[in-house]
Amino acid sequence: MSAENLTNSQSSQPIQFYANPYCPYAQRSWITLRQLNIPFSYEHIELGKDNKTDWFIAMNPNGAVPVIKQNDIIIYESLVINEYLSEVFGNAQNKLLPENPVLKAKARILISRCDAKFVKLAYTYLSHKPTDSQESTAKDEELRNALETELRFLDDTLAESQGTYFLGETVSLVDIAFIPFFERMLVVLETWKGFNIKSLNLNHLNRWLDAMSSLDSYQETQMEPEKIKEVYSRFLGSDYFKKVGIAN
Ligand SMILES: N[C@@H](CCC(=O)N[C@@H](CS)C(=O)NCC(=O)O)C(=O)O
Repeated sequence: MSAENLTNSQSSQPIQFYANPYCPYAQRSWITLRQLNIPFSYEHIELGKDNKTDWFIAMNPNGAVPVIKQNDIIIYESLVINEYLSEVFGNAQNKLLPENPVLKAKARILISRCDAKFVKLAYTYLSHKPTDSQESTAKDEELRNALETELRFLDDTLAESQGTYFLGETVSLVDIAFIPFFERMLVVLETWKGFNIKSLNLNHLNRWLDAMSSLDSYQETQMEPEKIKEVYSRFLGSDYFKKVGIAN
């Protein structure tokens, strides 16, 4: 894509953001749009309905939100959208990824770790329904320990960053990749597993959660805890996370 095309497309139409307010992946891109002050129009997608239509599949063959569209430019996959937005709309004051290739690589490693480790471990633990058997109780404990180990890794990473956020003193795409999933896990793990992330007293992680909670760009996108419980009660009842492969 030439620079000229980009300039033309940016100047002509606002971005159309196809999303659903309950989707954590869409929330990542929503926060990024807000954090970079990018004008956009929110196009509501009813999951299981609008995203199965031909017009939607023509934009994203995976049939999933989020998608952004601006004239003939269509981009999907939350993390890809976020990098695109950061590259095209970020400036020296608000850039969300470092320029330095080594630091950028470090950021990408953490971003990919979010889905590969934190999200996977959290949803696998959440989805495990312990029965009375000893084996099942042991499995539950094993899954909780694995998640706790990952949370300790994240706390150590924040400690090393020498700032409140994953890459230091300013918010980046790393923080934005993680926060929608923490938002949900803080509520649902407590509700269904009696596991309170904040009670682990991981100081750097707790400080990061507090700092993220006060970000305007994030606050606007947050779900009410009661709504999270309602939505997750349906998901857990139908083993949704195992079916779609988020949980093992
Ligand atoms: N890897 C994708 C995952 C997106 C995703 O799974 N979105 C879900 C909603 S949270 C979706 O649209 N699922 C289709 C459906 O429920 O029919 C991304 O990061 O954008």
